[in-house]
Amino acid sequence: MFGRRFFSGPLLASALLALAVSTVSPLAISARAAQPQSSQPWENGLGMKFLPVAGTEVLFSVWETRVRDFAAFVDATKYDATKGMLSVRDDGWRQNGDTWQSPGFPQTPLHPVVGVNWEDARAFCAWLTESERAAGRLAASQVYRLPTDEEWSAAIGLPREHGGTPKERNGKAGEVYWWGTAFPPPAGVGNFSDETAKGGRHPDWNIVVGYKDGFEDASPVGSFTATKTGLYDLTGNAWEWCEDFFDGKAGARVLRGGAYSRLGAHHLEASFRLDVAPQRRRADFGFRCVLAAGPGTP
Ligand SMILES: [Ca+2]
Ligand SMILES: [Ca+2]
Repeated sequence: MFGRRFFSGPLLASALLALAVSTVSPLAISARAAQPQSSQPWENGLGMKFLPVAGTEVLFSVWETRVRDFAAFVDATKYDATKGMLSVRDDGWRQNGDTWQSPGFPQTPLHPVVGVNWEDARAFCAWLTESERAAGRLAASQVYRLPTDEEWSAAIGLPREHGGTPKERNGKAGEVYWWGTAFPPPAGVGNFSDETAKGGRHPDWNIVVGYKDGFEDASPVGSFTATKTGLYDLTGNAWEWCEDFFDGKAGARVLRGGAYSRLGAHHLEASFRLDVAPQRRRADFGFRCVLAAGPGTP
């Protein structure tokens, strides 16, 4: 199904257009054809897939950034994202010496990278921008970055929110989820703190009673149903860092979407925000990239 979206009519049409005008300037056309367009699906050099999201001018990664993506960054740069991470043992969140490479539970290269802070996420985006430009995959004006809080809201399908800051918009939509208003959620919509976790490693967690997703901790990205926009795990699995200051000025940044971990009141609601210091690494904090691909991109 995904493949069909990637090779649909508009792409075919643009390929034919490129052929038609290739006698004019073949080099320019081939360079342009290799670079992302703001309204078209895109797959980058790491195999990260991106889709346009209505109401934004960016392409959203369909997945949370994966362990394999972050590992490519660390391999290339020797960036150190290993200190001070909080992870879960029987006695709650503590510094146990775990890292994004071994966050306290089994993970595969296709799991979301977790235990990374806002600064780590930004460093990844900067490296990815630089390396994809060097490979000719991005134009000089195109950048990978974290989504803004408002872009993330558009991705999850919230109508335009009132309030000038994430703090002012926080929770205002109430008990609305990407799948509607049903709670417990219908089967298969995401990886949350659930009956599986409570029956396994996390008997003390607050859970979504009556919901079972089969994962005690994080799950490989894309294991559950995508939203209408084609994005996976927007709610649940790993919390996702956004660009903004929570109060619009300084200090804490914003995390969206809830996670696989101990459920707090309202965590899974589409308009819920978590405010966290940008240096904080925790075993349920991850991120999702967007690609600002338009010609007017700063
Ligand atoms: Ca779960
Ligand atoms: Ca998520």
